[in-house]
Amino acid sequence: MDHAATGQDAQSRIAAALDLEALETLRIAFLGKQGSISALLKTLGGMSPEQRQSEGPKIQALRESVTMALAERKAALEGAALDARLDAERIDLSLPAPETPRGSVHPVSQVMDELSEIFADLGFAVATGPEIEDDWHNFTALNMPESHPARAMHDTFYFPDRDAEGRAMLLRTHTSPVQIRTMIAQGAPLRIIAPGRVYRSDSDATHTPMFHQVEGLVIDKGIHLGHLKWTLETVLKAFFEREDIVLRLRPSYFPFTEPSVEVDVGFTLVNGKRVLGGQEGWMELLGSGMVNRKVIAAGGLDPDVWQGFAFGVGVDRLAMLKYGMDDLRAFFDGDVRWLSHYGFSALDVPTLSGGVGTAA
Ligand code: 2NL
Repeated sequence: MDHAATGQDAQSRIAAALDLEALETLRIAFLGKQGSISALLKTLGGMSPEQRQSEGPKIQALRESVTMALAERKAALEGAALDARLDAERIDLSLPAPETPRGSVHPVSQVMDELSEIFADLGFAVATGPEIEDDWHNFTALNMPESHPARAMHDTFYFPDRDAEGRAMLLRTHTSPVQIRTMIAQGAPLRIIAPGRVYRSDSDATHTPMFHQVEGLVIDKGIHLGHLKWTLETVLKAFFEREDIVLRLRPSYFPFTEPSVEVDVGFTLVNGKRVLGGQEGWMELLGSGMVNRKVIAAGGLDPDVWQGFAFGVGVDRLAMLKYGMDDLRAFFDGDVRWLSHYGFSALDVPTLSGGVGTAA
């Protein structure tokens, strides 16, 4: 049998295969179950030993040379296909990437996060509690008598029903009840801030029925107004990113603190605009004081042993001051153009380096 001729024929047909599909057809034709070379191998079975000894190696050699030729041609065709793709395809790296729509952090969330971080550095934990409260935690425990105007229907949102203990239910008017709950649950000493939503029946250009507050409470032995002033000064310098923040404490009144102090922050006039820092003028910033003995007792602690200071500040107002925003109502419109106008984006955190109300 002329295996050399069969081999020559196979080699030239493999070399002539134009694509991988044609090559696969040839592989089946030669080496498949019904293939011509497979058929040759089968003939070995019917041969005499002598014949098999002379024919066997030739057929094996034929099979090996065809197998190799198929593999070589396959590699060549694949290489050519890759070269053609590399030649045809182009990536223009100078093209701008398509814009991805991106959300951004709301200034109120941003300020609450910033304050949580600053206070965390001073050892304050973040405490949370229900927005639907009972009037004991919201008012009574805070030394606000039944006659207090804040308890009136027209100042506070009440629910029609009472709770299981017969207490009136309401939307909390401050986050103080969170602090009462934490005092009762955790005892003293205590260093917490309570950020969150609060509700008052009030609505005009500078008041929204829902707004945000961060309150702070420190309970320990021997706490005095000096601790309060240092803490607020340290936090506000970090928050406004200015070392020249000056605070002024004025006597005031809150039922839950005694004495109570209003805290003003100094500003400087730069081109007629108020910039926080210095003390050319003062603006009211927050309320605070030493925790009233009755409130410490309501929190389950002995006021002869434990003292404390507390403060409350409007987050929306802080955001307006820090980022130079002038309309409170825009905070709740959900207009992304307003956010981007003030430079809020997920990746870019603006600061007060320019001061309050300074032009960009
Ligand atoms: C403001 C400022 C303030 C507090 C909140 C507070 C909380 C507890 C005990 C004592 Cl549990 N005080 N919070 C203290 C002073 C001021 O808020 O302008 N409120 C009307």
